[in-house]
Amino acid sequence: MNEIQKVDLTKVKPYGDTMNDGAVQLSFSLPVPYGDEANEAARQLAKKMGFEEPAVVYSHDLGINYTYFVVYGKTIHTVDYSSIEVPKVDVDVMEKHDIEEYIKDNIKRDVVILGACTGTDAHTVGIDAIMNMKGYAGHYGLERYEGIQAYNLGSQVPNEELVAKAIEMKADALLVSQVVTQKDVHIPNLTELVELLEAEGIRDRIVLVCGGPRLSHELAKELGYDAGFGSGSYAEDVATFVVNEIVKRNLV
Ligand code: B12
Repeated sequence: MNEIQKVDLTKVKPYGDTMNDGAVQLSFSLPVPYGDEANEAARQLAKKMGFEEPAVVYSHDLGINYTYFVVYGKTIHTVDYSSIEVPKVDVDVMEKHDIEEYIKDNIKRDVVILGACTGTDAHTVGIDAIMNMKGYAGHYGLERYEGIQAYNLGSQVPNEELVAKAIEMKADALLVSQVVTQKDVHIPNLTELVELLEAEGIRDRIVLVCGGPRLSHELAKELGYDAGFGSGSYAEDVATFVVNEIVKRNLV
């Protein structure tokens, strides 16, 4: 029997050197000067966090009374992996060519998709990765898809402007990127967009999608979006969802 078969999925623990040793590496900084006292403070803190045998294996002087630590410790806790359910976008992702064929066969017209990084958020790299011609990590962006008219409106786009453009361009789908989530700034901003679309009476005929490194499908649904995409998403993930949704909701 190999190691994998021996794992009790109802009580999963970190694996360091041996099964179930609970070994964890964590890193953090403290606002104290570099030295032995700093290391001891980090060790005590890790113990208070519940780690057994905490050991400071590395520390670094960050200057002006700050120190950075890497600490090893053993957790006593386990998780029941077998009971975990993560809501996900439930669609079989197609490749670019298949999406283009799907549009030709099922929608029979160009699909108009507007994307933007909205509110105060100026992080364009994520929405560019999804939309721009050259794409990201070897995955072409939506601008390159036959049958998709993709318009990237850029960063710091006010929700009102996005809604006005959606009406003007008769958009089928809106892609909203939110990267900054400090103080939950993304929540009211994402919510406002839904409210504006509802006020204009066009929410039902638009596929509304958001994405960003700290967004989940679950949160997106809670906020009134049709789907949410996190880190490691590609154009084909969102394009597959959008074209399927257009057909499913008879928005063709
Ligand atoms: C580059 C960068 C910047 C650049 C942005 C330049 C630009 N034109 O985009 C600059 C220097 C301007 C910047 C500024 C700031 N930044 Co900055 N930045 C980053 C950095 C280093 C990389 C982000 C990035 O480009 N990732 C690469 C892309 C490809 O990944 P992604 O965005 O996750 O996108 C993928 C998915 O999430 C998804 N996706 C994203 N959007 C969408 C949308 C849809 C519809 C879909 C389907 C998918 C999708 O698909 C993408 C591809 O897989 C991150 C740290 C990091 N390493 O992530 C900090 C980071 C995002 N920044 C941060 C902060 C705090 C700021 C500032 C507030 C700093 C300050 N005090 O001034 C400002 C804010 C400016 C503003 N008004 O928004 C924090 C955010 C923390 C938080 N939880 O909110 C981070 C995490 C750094 C940190 N650790 O503190 N930043």
